[in-house]
Amino acid sequence: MASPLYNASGVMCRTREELDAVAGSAAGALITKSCTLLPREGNPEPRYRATPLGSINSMGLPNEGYQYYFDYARQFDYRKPLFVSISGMSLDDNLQMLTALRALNLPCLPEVNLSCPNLPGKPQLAYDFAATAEALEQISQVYPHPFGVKLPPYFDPVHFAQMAALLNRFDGLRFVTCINSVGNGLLVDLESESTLIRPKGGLGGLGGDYVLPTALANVREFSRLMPEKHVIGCGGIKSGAEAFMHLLCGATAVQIGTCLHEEGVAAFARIESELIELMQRKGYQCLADFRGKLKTLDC
Ligand code: RRO
Repeated sequence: MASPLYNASGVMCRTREELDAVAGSAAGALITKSCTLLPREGNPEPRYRATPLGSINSMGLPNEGYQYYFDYARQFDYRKPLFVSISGMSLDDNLQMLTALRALNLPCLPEVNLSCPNLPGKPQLAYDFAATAEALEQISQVYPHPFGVKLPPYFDPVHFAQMAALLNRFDGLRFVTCINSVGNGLLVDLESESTLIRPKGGLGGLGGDYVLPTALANVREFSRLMPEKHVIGCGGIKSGAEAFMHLLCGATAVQIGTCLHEEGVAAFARIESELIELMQRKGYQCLADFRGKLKTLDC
């Protein structure tokens, strides 16, 4: 990748036109919106709102259906890496999409989304460790090529260790993206005394400044506990400073969500130049000079 920055799945990636805009920007890669077997409208509006500290969303998986994104992957010129996010409504749906992707034999990389927080009545799969293990067993059977997973945030060292041990069992699993939005937060408008978004009584996934420390902890712990895998950082990156922090915590590359939604694709060139300036000030020539080298204060 010419740059370590690209879009978080869900932002600027639902339509061909949006994907082309990311492909034509300074982003180092691109990823599609999570797809299901059939197209989906998603949850009722308003379903995304930004605040000075970040965003809340309950989009509900609006997407054009997997065939649309696989067609895009078929005609893509691969001037930069293309990731395809897959988020079936069931394990069987995921297996069906991955079987179809395998048959196409394209150079794109699937990111299997185990962490959509916004489907009423459906808990996030990756909070169920036994179900995650079963899903990865079956995925590895039907898709014997490199793939990754999108994880929700975890909040306890025991859970980091258990999930890392589970993921380390799968050789085909080459990367994990940390983190999806922090699920089921609630933002309240003081004036109207109302929720900001309509679905699920106002509950939605948080992004932006709200989630940076949680994202950094997940990147740091998973990169420490899974030295053979790549960790893609996602959460709270809005300038070169946060991108640097994610890389320092061990990320190989980083995704931009809320900031990209608010600023558009110009964010990639801006954040990249801020990151380069920061590296120059610190005397670093390449990402490997500081990647994963976070210092801690213990003796
Ligand atoms: O579409 C969404 O509501 C959504 C998904 Br699939 C996801 O994985 N994460 C998120 O914050 N929103």
